[in-house]
Amino acid sequence: MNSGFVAVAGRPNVGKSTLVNAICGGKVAIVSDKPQTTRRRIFGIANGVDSQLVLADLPGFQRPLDPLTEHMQRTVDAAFEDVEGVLFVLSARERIGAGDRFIARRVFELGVPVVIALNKVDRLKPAHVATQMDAASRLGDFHALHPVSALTGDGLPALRDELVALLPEGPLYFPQEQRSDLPVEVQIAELVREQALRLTKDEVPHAIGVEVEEIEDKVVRADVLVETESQKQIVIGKGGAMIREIGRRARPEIELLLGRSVYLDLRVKVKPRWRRDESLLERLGI
Ligand SMILES: Nc1nc2c(ncn2[C@@H]2O[C@H](COP(=O)(O)OP(=O)(O)O)[C@@H](O)[C@H]2O)c(=O)[nH]1
Ligand SMILES: [Mg+2]
Repeated sequence: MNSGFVAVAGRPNVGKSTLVNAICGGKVAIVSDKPQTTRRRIFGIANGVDSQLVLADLPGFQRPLDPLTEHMQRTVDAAFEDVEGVLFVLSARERIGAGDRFIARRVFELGVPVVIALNKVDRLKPAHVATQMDAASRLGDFHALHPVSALTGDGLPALRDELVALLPEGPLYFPQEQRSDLPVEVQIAELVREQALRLTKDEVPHAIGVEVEEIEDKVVRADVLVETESQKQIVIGKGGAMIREIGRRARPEIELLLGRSVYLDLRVKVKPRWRRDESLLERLGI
């Protein structure tokens, strides 16, 4: 069989996580339109007949400003070792510019094939897609370029085949039924965080962390961590409306993951400066 790792690179919000989920056929990484949604390196596993493609979904490249970002940057650097190729994701909906070129410089110097996915082509005019493909092709000496939509699935089978073709003969790295390398409690925490990110705004999303305390047969208990009392009030909402909504949306996905129905018990806790607590970051799997 053929198997190996491909790193996924690209600016924030171009759809890297959505693409990884679509290629792996299920939710591996959470998605939102907020920056820093992806905080850790996640392996998404796509099994085929006689192949195992492992995609490393990564937080974006950024200048370390605080311990959380610095921690994230270290995982990004490490993930680019020992890959068979890079999947470089661009958004067809935005100008291909300085941000993309900054990342291009790093990926094209790795010495492995770079497959460009020009994402979000859904509902775009063919002429616009053609212009964007032309701009994308000038970023570097790429191996292949695929216009795709992670949302509609357009172009994904061909992209997946292209990536699988890069893989050498190798072992099964993960059990075939596994779709991600995250422990189940971290997967659950991520599903809660996804809804919390979607429902909050401004500085709140970035301050949210989720820690699963207990997974019992019928109950899952988790803490939603924030940094200040006012963030706590926002996340709880009027009469508890916000936290109830977060739970209501996250629960079906958690049940799908666990394969059974559970009661989701969420508590909002203020933990000042939790993002600076290295041991907590470790526990959260970041
Ligand atoms: N229209 C459209 N939106 C997309 C597509 N792929 C992702 N998105 C949206 O783009 C936003 C960012 O996606 P995400 O996967 O979190 O981006 P990442 O930061 O690169 O991982 C989300 O709101 C997605 O729903 C696509 O193919 N078409
Ligand atoms: Mg992401």
